[in-house]
Amino acid sequence: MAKQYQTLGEFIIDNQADFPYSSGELSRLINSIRLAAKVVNHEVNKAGLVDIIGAYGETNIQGEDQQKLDVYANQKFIQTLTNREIVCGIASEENDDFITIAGCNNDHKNKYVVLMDPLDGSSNIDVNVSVGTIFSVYRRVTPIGTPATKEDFLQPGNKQVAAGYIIYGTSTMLVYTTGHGVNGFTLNPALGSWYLSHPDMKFPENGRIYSINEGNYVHFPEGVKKYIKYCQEEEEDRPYTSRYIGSMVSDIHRNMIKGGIFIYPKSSKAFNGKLRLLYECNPMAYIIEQAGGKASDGFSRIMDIQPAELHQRAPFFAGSKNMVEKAEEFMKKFQ
Ligand code: P6P
Repeated sequence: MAKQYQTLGEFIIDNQADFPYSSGELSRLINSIRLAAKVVNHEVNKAGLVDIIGAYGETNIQGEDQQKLDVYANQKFIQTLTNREIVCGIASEENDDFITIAGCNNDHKNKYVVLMDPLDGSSNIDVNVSVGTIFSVYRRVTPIGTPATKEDFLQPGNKQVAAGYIIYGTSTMLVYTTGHGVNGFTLNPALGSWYLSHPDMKFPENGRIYSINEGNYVHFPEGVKKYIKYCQEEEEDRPYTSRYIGSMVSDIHRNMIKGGIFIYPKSSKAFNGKLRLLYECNPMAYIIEQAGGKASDGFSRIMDIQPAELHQRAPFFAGSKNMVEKAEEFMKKFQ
């Protein structure tokens, strides 16, 4: 049982028994994520000083090359995961292809693969809006001792063994699941410790917030247009409130706490939507479902999609169960 204000380290030790088949790798994996998250958080939080310390592609006053934060975050997460002897492969939004990791004995003995968006919404940094890291963990399906292959990464979301996000907002939080519910940890930057601030997070079944970029309205399918009008009608508990930050982790995190639906649908501009199935939709869907919410492509469960490509996109309807089901009704009725 989660205890309020436990540290992440204590929480992992207390819940190690949850993974009888993992001889601690999964715990060590979460530990490496939390280390990288602290390092990235430090850089994200001083990004506003870029003009002083140098913008990307230039050298800063110390004469160091200033890196784009998403490139920096990508390197930090890959570095910590590689050094910790846990994963045999990593796929990232920042890398065209996946990376195989042989391990220090060059024996490819590690059991897990990680897929990640190291800094989602990084374009928001310049305007000081919260951004996030999203990660997804699978057990490899190819033989241990051989290099990871694309097959290890192209698994449906329902095979995930862990998923989480870090939100670099007014406070920095790590929210993750290993299939036993969802827990949120807040970083105390002064101590560098993560504290269990949101134990056993639950997605409210109903909500009054809808999050969608209405600027694309004219390009939306008819079902989405009808659902937006439904949200705006003066009926029952409606009209709902429209809240859209343009940073998926922030929009979904807010909706998980307050109740709400997040939609990034396909449109005539983006035939499969914009969000990436493997390292944005699936990990967020795992967390949302573990918290009692729902995540679909407008018609069927997002985590049942069999991926064909590493960077493929998917329409995404996610959040409060009853709101997603109502939106799916409109999608089916007006498809
Ligand atoms: P739009 C950020 O770039 C991102 O990938 C998600 O975090 C966010 O939800 C979406 O794109 C916003 O896209 O087209 O509404 O600006």
